[in-house]
Amino acid sequence: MGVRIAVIGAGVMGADHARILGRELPGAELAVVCDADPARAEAVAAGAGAVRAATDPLAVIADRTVDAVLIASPDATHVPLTLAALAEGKPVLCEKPLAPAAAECRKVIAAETARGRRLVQTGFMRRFDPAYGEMKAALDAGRIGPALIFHCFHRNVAAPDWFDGRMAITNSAPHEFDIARWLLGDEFAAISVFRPGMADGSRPGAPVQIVAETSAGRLVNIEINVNAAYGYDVRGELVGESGLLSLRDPARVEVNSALARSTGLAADWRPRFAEAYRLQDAAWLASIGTGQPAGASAWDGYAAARIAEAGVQALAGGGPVLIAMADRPALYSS
Ligand code: ISE
Repeated sequence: MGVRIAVIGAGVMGADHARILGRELPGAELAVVCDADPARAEAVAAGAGAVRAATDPLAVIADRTVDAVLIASPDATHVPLTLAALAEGKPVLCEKPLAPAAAECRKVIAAETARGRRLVQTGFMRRFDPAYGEMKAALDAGRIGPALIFHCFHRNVAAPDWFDGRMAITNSAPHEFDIARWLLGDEFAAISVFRPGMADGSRPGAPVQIVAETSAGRLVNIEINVNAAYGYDVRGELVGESGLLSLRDPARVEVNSALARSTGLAADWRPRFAEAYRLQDAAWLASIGTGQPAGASAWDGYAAARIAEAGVQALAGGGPVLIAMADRPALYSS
């Protein structure tokens, strides 16, 4: 019998995780797919080969036939459901953000610290992306010398009208906040946020340009454009004292015809980071068996939320905002 997993939330991400756990990871047994919409829970459960569907997340988390919980429900439910799983002593993979507010993340840190062991993994899947992994390996091997500047571009095809500049910082940019911390082994110390003056400010999704400085003095530039229109496009360039590391798309084929050369672009993050999601879920599953935590922790979830809060303040205030972090508990020191 595999690890019996409940997926809470059967939306875009919950359905994708259910498919991975139910169809692609032999060590997992997809026990339950839970969603407030019973029809959606049933449809995703059937498509992913789950044992059953449910609509009450707290009952599912407490269920003795559930060993571990993957939370992919709306952001505002992440902390209460993670706390419920911690109360049951059950491992959790919580989709990002752990919480939109840093103070909410600290509730999870307090509960996990009280238990004295890591049970929470935060869903910053880019740490498992092979390209970012090669980038970190090359940096750590000294291939480009000390890192100086990390240029990041994060472009979505389109976002709903309610997805404004603030959400670009709190919902999209946390991926870059986390991957930059992970790559550089460094904390964010200050952040400034700009918007192009010519952008149609009435259109909520106008791009934001983030410029951050790390504690070690490195610069992290992040362009977030949730209405890029042309494709889902995530890029990274890590500039070192003696070289440059550039992230490459996982494009498999280049079409050359009719005097043109092209490769395709994904429509959203799921195909672009399909391998990262699969490797992330597989690492989480393995960590349940070994008790050795994998990936981003609740502290990393807090750090991303804290940086995002400072970014929203910088967007509103127009100047650089210093980022003060809470003391890091020993549980998260490694
Ligand atoms: C979304 O929530 C994600 O996590 C995607 O990875 C990101 O590209 C997108 O901008 C977010 O809205």
